[in-house]
Amino acid sequence: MIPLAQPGPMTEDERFMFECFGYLIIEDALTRAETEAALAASKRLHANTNEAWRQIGAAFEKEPDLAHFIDHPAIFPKVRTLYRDVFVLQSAWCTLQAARSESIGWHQDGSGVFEFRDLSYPPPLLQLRASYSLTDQSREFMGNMMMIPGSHRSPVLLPESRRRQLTVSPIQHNILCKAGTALLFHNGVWHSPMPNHQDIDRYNIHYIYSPPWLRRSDRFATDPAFLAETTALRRALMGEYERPDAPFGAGVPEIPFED
Ligand SMILES: O=C(O)CCC(=O)C(=O)O
Repeated sequence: MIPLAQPGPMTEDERFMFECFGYLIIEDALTRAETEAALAASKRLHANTNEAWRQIGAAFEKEPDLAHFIDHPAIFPKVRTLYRDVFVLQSAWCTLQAARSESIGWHQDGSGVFEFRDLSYPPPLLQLRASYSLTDQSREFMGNMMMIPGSHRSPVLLPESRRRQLTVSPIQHNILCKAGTALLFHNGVWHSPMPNHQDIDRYNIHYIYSPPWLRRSDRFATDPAFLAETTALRRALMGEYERPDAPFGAGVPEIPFED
């Protein structure tokens, strides 16, 4: 039972699977060349990382080979469907799980100081995460993502005592995937990185889309040099509005999609 989807627009069947599971897996979302270029960029960014697990925010500002993931054609049409064309890139992260390390921590995405699940039941879609595996994760213990399907609809939490454990439920899904696979998931799905028992570091990149009024978490403001050089679409997705959502919600301009 794997919620497999195809790169490109969201089909009705994929939408149904996304609503049931809370995530989709899109194999071969990236070409080998894009995966390799993004991996090389990630290694440059993490050249001085010494921690077991570390994420670097707004990496697209620093590494041009990470910018096109903002509107990658394998995933972006699905994001548009789920948000009905009104959203921003709330954050983007380049994440390393070091060789022979582990950092298990089951969580739902959002804000620890005021959890999204405290807003309503079920937790609303506020951070839609597109994660791209840049290193092979086709066997267990390669730093794979571990997910609990359907847990974005659970009214009860994963017990606190379990959240540092490897195996927390018979329904957990340890995702096996090749480099170049994308995982698209709802903030409410409980997930954790699996330990990495390999001799090489594991890299994932994450692009997180939100309604336009949610504060960014990877940057206080977008680098003006990036804004000046990027495309009109990517500039709009940065959400650099002069008066966000004001007056009366009219301060959010339309995104210049190309179709
Ligand atoms: O790439 C990873 O290690 C997973 C990151 C993650 O779960 C998160 O940042 O919420």
